Amino acid sequence: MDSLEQLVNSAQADFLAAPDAAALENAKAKYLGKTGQITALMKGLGQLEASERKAQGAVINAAKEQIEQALNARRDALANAQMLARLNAESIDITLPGRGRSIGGLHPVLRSWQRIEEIFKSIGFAVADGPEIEDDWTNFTALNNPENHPARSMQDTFYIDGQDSSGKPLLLRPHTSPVQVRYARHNKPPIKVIAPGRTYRVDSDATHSPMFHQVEGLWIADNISFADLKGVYLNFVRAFFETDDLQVRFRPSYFPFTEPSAEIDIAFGSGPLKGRWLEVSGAGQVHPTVVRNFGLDPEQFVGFAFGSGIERLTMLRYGINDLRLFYEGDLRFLKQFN
Ligand code: 2NM
Repeated sequence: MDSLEQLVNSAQADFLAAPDAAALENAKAKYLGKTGQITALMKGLGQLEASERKAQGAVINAAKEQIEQALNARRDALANAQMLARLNAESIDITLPGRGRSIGGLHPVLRSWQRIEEIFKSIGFAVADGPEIEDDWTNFTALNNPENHPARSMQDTFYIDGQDSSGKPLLLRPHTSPVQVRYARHNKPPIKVIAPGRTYRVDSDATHSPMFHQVEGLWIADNISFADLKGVYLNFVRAFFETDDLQVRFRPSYFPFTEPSAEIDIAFGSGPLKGRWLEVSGAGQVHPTVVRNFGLDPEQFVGFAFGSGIERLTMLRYGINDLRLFYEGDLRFLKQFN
């Protein structure tokens, strides 16, 4: 039995000496593995007398249990040591200052968009939106654009795969007027609505971007005049630019959807742009054909409309000289508006 005791001692010593889990499993094989010493002793029991086998078996089993105990104890110890080492290695320095959470801000064009909505809502205008992918009728025909009008050409308008119900190609709206067409056909006069939103044209330079933003306004009633349009627009620009020291002037112009048509200029009475006439909008009395396409009788109702570029208004408001700054995502530019 001396040898069994020695075997247990040597197993305990081997296990304790194992520096890691892999070494421990190798040491285990020496005693408890298929060719291990305890296993060999168990196998040897077969050759003993039945009575001796029982006694001898019990003694070997007791030794085996001691070895297993030592093995488990060492396994636990190694696992704990490993966990401890990991906790130390991965410990974080909670005294480091945090990185902080930076707060995003609104893009200057979106700030203008929101301001414009607030100003027009305050004088009783509704805000409408509509699809950016339009059909030919709503975008061109309803607005009295002749079949051969240059705006309909691929040089000016982005056409996309897909057709409307009459086989005409779909397009990216080059203005938000189709929103007004949809709105006017679904609402009864009096109508006071603005349509702000993204618009698309084949155009790209320091003052034109293939995607830009527009706000168009439409007022339909049976007793309004150009003076009402002028009053609304004057109220708008004075609120938008936060000054009453500002004039508007209407210059004759031409659009297919309005007759008569005008360009609207503004001039500041002070500030860096003082005294210069700046074009900010197109406008006019909605053409009778367009009123008819709204589903209304042009003998009964008159409409006044305008359309302005939101980037243009924003550039004038903040003194920005290059439109492309809006689309570059440069935080040094964008942070100045927040
Ligand atoms: C402009 C200039 C003049 C306009 C017309 C309409 C509608 F839908 F009522 F016919 N909406 N907007 C209009 C008129 C737009 O933008 C330069």
